[in-house]
Amino acid sequence: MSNLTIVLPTYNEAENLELMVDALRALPLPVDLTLLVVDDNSPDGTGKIADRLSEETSGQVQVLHNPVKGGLGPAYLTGFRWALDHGADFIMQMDTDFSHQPKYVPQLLATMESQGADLVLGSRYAPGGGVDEQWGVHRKLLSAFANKVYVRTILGLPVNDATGGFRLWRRATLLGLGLSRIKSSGYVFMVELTTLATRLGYKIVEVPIHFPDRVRGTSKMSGRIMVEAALRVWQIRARHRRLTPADREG
Ligand SMILES: Nc1nc2c(ncn2[C@@H]2O[C@H](COP(=O)(O)OP(=O)(O)O)[C@@H](O)[C@H]2O)c(=O)[nH]1
Ligand SMILES: [Mg+2]
Repeated sequence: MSNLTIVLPTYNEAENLELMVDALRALPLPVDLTLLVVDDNSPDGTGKIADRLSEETSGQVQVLHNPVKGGLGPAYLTGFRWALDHGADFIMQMDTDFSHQPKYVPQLLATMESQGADLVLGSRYAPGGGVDEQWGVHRKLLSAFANKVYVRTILGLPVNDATGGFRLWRRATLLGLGLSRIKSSGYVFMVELTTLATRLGYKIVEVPIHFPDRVRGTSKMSGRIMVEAALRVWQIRARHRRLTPADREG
């Protein structure tokens, strides 16, 4: 049976992690499931909870402990490398705060198979998707503009949601991408991944998702982070402008 490894980055998700693990393990899936927690030494003890879950599930939950907070990008890269080293056929990335809802996992997997996709994006801005109803008009407009217009136009990406972090990768896609080409560490990391996948000619398919705000714990997103991400989009454009499908690794 093929293996799906879901990478769950955590920083202070003590209230969410066990609920997430339970929800994911309860899903009907046609694959072997591994849950890989990448914790950056969360002060709230998330790492200890992860270790307990690993024991209780006889290792279906695996845990990587980073000694210091290194950001979302490096956490995912560490997780991706571990998954590739351990033979995962499919690698999913997903937040641990329930904004990315477990119920969509089977659908992302089924879409990858039925459409022969190399990358499937859980997309807030594809027709049928959406964000939390509580978001004000300004926040909605800003986020839609950032994704559907700003990032998409500057980088020439054929997708509606280039910044989302709910994604399913085929093993061959991550190998071909060449993870050492990725330089971003902040939230723009997602954009850099999407850009590489596009330039290298991989088939990207979007599945509409509804994105509710987290109920438990706090977001690490801030205005400063958003402005930095907007500027870094230009850096990514310069960095990967010349890549073509001939540049796939391996
Ligand atoms: N390992 C690790 N995880 C992080 C870090 N920053 C955020 N996360 C996790 O990444 C996911 C998304 O973060 P969140 O703060 O909810 O961002 P938002 O969804 O954009 O508001 C959550 O599972 C966080 O716990 C980090 O520096 N290291
Ligand atoms: Mg969140």
